[in-house]
Amino acid sequence: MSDMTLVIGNQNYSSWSLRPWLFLRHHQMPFNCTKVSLFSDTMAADLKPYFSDGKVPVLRQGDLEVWDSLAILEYLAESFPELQGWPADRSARAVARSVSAEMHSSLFDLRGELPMNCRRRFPGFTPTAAAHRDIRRVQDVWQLCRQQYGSGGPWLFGAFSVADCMFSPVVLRLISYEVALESAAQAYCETVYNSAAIREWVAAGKAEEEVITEDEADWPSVAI
Ligand SMILES: N[C@@H](CCC(=O)N[C@@H](CS)C(=O)NCC(=O)O)C(=O)O
Repeated sequence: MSDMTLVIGNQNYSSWSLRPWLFLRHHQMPFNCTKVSLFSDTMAADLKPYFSDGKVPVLRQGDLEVWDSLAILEYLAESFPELQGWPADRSARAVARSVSAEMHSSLFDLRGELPMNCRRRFPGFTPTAAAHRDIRRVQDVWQLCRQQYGSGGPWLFGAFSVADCMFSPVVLRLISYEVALESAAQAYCETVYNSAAIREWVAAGKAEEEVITEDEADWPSVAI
């Protein structure tokens, strides 16, 4: 039995929760997972034991609570150095941290217009110019990572890293909204989407029945 508990939200919608969950699951690390139904009647009570200001994800280990997806990933990378959460090379690591921080603090139009929704597809979806710019930026970021640092494997920095966890919700968004991508970005999306842990996450999201109206894009969609 693990002493780590990760508190997550609905797997269909909770993009922030996916990030640390993916790191642990991809590496087949033992952990307990507690799921909270976001914006439900029980959410406030479910999250009351935690200091995280009513938000998920939260990681608890013994008396320690770590909140915020990127902070949790940093903690996991430090706790399990053998998993090489960040690239070993200092320059690659600096760039991996840059793109992860950018994902965390920017790309608001992409995030706002294309909310993560694992169980639906949005045929013909047309992003606004602002979201389109974010999609362009994501592809440029991925191209830089893959071209300069990715020769050792199919992930952004070759081997699987925190940066892949940070961008995994974007991959799910681009797939759900059927965004046309350059071939390198498309190949990267396929790497992420076909990975065992992501398949497991998507299957769990599809099995959920809660509908969060505010997280449903205003565009006709079909179930997958
Ligand atoms: N910056 C935080 C954001 C966490 C966050 O906003 N989580 C959403 C779920 S995906 C949440 O808990 N929302 C509930 C609320 O805002 O009341 C992180 O990276 O963990």
